[in-house]
Amino acid sequence: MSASAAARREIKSLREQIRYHNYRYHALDDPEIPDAEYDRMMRRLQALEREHPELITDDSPTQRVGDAPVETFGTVQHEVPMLSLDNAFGEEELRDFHRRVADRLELELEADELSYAAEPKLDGAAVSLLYEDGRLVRGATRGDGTTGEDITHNVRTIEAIPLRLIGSGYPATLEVRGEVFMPKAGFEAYNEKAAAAGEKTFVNPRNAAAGSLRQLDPQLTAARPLDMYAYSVGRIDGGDLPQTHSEVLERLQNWGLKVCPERRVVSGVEGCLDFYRDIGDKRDGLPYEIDGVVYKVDDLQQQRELGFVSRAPRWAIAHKFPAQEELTTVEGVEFQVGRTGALTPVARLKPVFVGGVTVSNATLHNIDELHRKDVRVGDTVTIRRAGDVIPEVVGVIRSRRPKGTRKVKLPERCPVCDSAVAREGDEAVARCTGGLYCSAQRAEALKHFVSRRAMDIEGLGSKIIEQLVSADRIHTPADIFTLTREEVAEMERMGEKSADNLVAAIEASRTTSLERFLFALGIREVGESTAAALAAYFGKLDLIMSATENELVAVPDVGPIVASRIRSFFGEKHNRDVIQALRDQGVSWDESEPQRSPADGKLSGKTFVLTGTLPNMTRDEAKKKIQAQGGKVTGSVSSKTSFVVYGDKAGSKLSKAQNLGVETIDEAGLDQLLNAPASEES
Ligand code: 9MJ
Repeated sequence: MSASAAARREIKSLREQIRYHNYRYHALDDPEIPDAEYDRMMRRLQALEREHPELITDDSPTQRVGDAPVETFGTVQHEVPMLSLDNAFGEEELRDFHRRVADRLELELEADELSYAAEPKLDGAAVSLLYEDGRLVRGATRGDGTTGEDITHNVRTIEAIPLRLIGSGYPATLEVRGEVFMPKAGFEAYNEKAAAAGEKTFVNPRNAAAGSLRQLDPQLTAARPLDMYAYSVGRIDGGDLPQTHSEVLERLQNWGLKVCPERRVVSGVEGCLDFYRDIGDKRDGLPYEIDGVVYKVDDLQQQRELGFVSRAPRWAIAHKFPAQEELTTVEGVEFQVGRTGALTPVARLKPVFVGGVTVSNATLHNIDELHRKDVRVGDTVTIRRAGDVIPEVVGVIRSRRPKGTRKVKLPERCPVCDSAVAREGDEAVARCTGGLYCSAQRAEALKHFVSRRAMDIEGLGSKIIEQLVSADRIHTPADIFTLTREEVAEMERMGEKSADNLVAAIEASRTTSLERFLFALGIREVGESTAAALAAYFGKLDLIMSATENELVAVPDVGPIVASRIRSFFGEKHNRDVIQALRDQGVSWDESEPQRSPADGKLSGKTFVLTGTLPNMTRDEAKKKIQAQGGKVTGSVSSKTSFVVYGDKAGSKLSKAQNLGVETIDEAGLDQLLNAPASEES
């Protein structure tokens, strides 16, 4: 056998195997081999085709994105018109449809044995795929039903669409019709990426599918996560198909096309309604967007008897779910303060019925979203409410924007408590800095205050705190210490014994430690270990309250951001008032002389810079070890640096140290410093 005959045989075998595994993966959703094995076969085929370009055929699985961009879309005449569907909004309209069908077919309604093929109604773009002798030769949009656009170059890029049918028995000419759609996950991922890159996002998966198919360059379509389900046939020549719609779909699946797994044959209106309810319940969990279900008379002979009127068949109807998107106008944009202080912009809307309920508020998620969508008071917007999800503003209809609108700005002060609003760097979330003082955050802050690792008041659970806050009995943590036994005993779900226990727990918590107290205050970025470091370093609360940011960053574990958080917390008068009130209530702890450095300060006064990868510890671990012995770790080398600790791939910091004459050590050198007896330290 010549080399090229061997290649020919291997290519043929690889193509057949790849087609079979495409069928297993896409049509059956039941892959047989791991992705890596599939990729290996694909790469082998590509390599062989590179060596033997004369053996490349149009229907080779490697040839999906082979086409060059087109200049314009050609037109395609649909010999069998591509029909659209009539809609039924509600049960009555469905019953009317069924009655019309039964009358025309002169069926006994009571018998009610009419079989319908029921399937979800996908929200994508309808396409026609023409197969000649099993080869995909043309893809087209529906267009007006008679004339569509030639999108062959784009449908070829969709992996769920076989370039060549598998198996046997398909008609010589077979036109398959179906819906191309973008699954929800792909849609969200695509939009997230597009938004991050500052590119245009799609408003919904339907537009995403339709827009992706109308690209001149197939490379662009190939990059979109598209999928497709076949749901009917058009022209057929040179072969026969079974006599029911459901069997036809079965056949299409055997030939490698993908059909919706949720389809079912049902009996009469009641069967249709059962299906509608089942799919409705499943809707949010389905991986693709649907806007209703479709019922088709299953018997194709009956379909032919029924025929069609204008553009819609008499034998099918779409039973729609309530619309999930509607238009309305924005009457205001307000900022809600969440329990953690996050500010969420909310659009106040002219009430609109959408997704089965009346909606008058919709979230804008965060300030970045608000600015990206540029929602203004007076705008007409698309509102979406899907399932149990919070209604959201999808986008603005810019052409309907009235004159004189203004961009909405992030408020500088909290709309609830008037504390400053802070936003970290380019973080999307802006927060109220009011903490305990802000009534929106009060319950959450109090739960933290009493928690086990903070003030440890056992028995003061979430439910009780919620009760006390909503009854306006507790405003600040100091109010906890004014609760009387009688009050406590009268609360919901509070027995005599638990009341006694709670009062005792409150009493006991009055005596605490400085680190617990600091942690309990709920200063952002001050967790348990930072609180402990502050307490150890300063010894006294007043010193911490009056420390400058420069003094604060000298504390191990405290960087500039944490220091500024601490500063702004104690800078707010209402926070100092809360602390005073707590002290007035007898909350106390032992204070000590400031150490200004940890107890075992062997490395105190020494500054370290870490660079490169250390063999046995991360830089973070090294930093902690140095700090634990009183040393400081900074980011840049200067003549004041005591040691530069270098690891593998050390950068410019090492050469800078050498230039400045700063001592350089490796991990072993650092270990020696860390483990040396204190007396040896000079
Ligand atoms: C969709 N969109 O899912 C049809 N469709 O049948 C289904 N559309 C249809 N069938 C005939 N499942 C015309 C349109």
